[in-house]
Amino acid sequence: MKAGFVNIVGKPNAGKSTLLNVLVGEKLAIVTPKAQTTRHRIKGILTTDSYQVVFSDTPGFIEAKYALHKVMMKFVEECLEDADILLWVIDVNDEEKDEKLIQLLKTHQEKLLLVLNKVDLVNQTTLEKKVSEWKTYFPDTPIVPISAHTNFQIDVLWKYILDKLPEHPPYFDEDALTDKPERFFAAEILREKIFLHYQKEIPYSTDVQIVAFKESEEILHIQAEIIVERDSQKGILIGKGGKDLKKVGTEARKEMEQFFGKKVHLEQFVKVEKNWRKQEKCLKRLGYRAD
Ligand SMILES: Nc1nc2c(ncn2[C@@H]2O[C@H](COP(=O)(O)OP(=O)(O)OP(=O)(O)O)[C@@H](O)[C@H]2O)c(=O)[nH]1
Ligand SMILES: [Mg+2]
Repeated sequence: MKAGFVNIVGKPNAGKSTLLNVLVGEKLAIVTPKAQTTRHRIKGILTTDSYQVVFSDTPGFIEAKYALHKVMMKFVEECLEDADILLWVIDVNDEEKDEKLIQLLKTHQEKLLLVLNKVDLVNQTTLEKKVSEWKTYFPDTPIVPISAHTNFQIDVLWKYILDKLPEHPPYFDEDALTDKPERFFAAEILREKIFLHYQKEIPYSTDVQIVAFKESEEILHIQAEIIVERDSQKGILIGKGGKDLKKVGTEARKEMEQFFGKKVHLEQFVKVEKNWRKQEKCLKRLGYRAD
């Protein structure tokens, strides 16, 4: 039996969550055009008779500015350390070559693969130029251009993963799909709709907690607490006559129904927790723990 950890890391917005979903074949991780959507390490597990791949999606690699960032970067560090295979995902149009980051990645050279994503956005000549640019920085590292949107070369990536996967007994039960509980995905689905609907600092000032998750035969009752940092944000979130919150809630409910395969009754409450992003105690209570 082959089994191992394939950890998906990279800068914000590179397409890590999109790639996790493509590799696992399920939408486990939320995806938005905004940077820093993902805040947790999310495992997606695929088991067959001959192998088990434990994929991990991670928050985008950034310089930590406050307590929430610090926890997010702890998740990334953990992933750099425990990977059997490290997929460093790069947006093909990202020009920046950060010397410190390159040196850090080189310390993980033997398990590293560079994944050049979003190649559907460039032509062949540009792609060749980009690949050779990265080759000068990483002459000994394999580089696989892909598109998580069109599935271009996802088969090549799979082949690489299965070739490199070590001999090991499985880490999880054969029917496990993830390490996160159902209510985590309910919270993430609502957070995705908030990221898509609101602008500026609102998505970043918001967190979602599921305070009740009760299943009856026909329906799933979910109560979600939406946490913001200031009173003024509460007003923006709710919108005139409650229309914004209602729209977001409807979108979230529909996707929850798809995800859980059941009718969902969603109740939302908005609560202010002053500066929750900057306070370690608050973050722990909200489930941001790297231990
Ligand atoms: N054109 C194109 N867009 C892509 C591709 N993969 C992802 N995207 C888009 O890029 C944006 C970011 O994708 P995510 O998967 O959320 O990126 P991420 O790396 O998880 O971002 P963070 O969680 O914020 O770090 C979304 O709008 C995706 O639809 C791709 O192959 N081609
Ligand atoms: Mg993500």
